[in-house]
Amino acid sequence: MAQYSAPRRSGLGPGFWPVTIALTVVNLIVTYVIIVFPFDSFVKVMGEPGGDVDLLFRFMSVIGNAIFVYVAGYLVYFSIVWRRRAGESSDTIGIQIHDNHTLEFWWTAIPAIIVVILAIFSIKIWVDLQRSEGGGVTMEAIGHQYNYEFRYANLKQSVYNDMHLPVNTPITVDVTAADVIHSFWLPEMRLKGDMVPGLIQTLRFTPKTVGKYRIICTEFCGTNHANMAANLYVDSRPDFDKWIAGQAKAQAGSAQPVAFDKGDAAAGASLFTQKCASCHNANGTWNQKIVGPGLGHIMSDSAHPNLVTGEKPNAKDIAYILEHGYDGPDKSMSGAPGPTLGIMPNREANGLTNKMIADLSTYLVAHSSK
Ligand code: HEC
Ligand SMILES: [Cu+2]
Repeated sequence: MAQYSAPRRSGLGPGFWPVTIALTVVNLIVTYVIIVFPFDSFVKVMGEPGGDVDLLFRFMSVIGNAIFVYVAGYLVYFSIVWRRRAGESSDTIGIQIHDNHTLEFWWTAIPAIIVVILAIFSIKIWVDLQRSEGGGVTMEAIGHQYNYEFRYANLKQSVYNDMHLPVNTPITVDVTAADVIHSFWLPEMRLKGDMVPGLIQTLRFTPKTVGKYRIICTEFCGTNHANMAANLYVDSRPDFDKWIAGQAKAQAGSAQPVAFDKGDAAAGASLFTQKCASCHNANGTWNQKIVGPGLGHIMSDSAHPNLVTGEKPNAKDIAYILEHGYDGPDKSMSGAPGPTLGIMPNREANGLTNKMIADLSTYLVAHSSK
């Protein structure tokens, strides 16, 4: 064991009180900035209980700032005044303090009080989020790689990427995921829930202002995570009812069977840009991959005579892949099946109706036969 030299100095140190006053001034200035800082002008609060969440955030920041200013300030100050002086042996240690009951009492009591206040404050918000008010809209949001699926009680089929809600109505959203962990963040509502496969979490809020807001995935969920965003439209009640009726009508229409090779190629081309271009190069050859293979020559590439499913390329078998997705071994070349190339999402995950599948297959065949 090393033999330490005895400490030679004691006390708070020269200039302790002026430094304390300076730290207090810094603390008060930053506290003032936190209290008046207009978070709202960067990301507006458009629903309840967003205001309470902001208030809790400000409160936590005020306390966190005070702890930081005094701890970091005194750390620097004491390191300077009690530094080892030239001529002192290298194992000199500072004065050791034990059993100062007054100090110990306060450094236990003050943090305990702060933590209890924070707990009461956050539990109040949490209870508000859990309380069902009834009479509102209850729906489901499901995360997929890489889009959002929304289910409404009075629609037979899901809606993708655009979420509509009526204003001034209590909303209950059950969130979950179909493949990997995503998240459902509504910055303007100050609300975020992780979307976890097999777990249903309930979010409750009341949008207060009509408008278009953001839905953002904040959980890294794969190569295309950065593009996983959607829109939340808060509509007036009549607009919302009109939207629901419009969706119901469109869904009734799209349930009709459509011939896979008789779709609308132009509509397919624009759908491709929206829903497929993040994973497929529309003009590239098979080996010009993004996430999945290039589809520009799917009908005419002699290096890859078959589809990944092993079928000869035609509208029907392309439509089959769009409908069911594909995650098996690569059977596009002759010889032994190759490894799987990744997951081609199914129609639910890509949000495809029968008509869209027909439009896309027709487009791919026409476009890549050239
Ligand atoms: C998340 C990325 C992703 C999205 C989005 C996606 N695909 Fe794919 N796709 C893939 C992957 C990966 C494969 C290869 C699957 C395998 O072989 O296991 C694939 C395979 C395919 C194939 C078979 C290609 C071949 O040569 O056999 C077609 C056709 C296809 N996708 C069309 C589409 C269309 C049309 C869309 C848009 C509705 C789309 N994909 C959206 C990833 C994606
Ligand atoms: Cu995601």
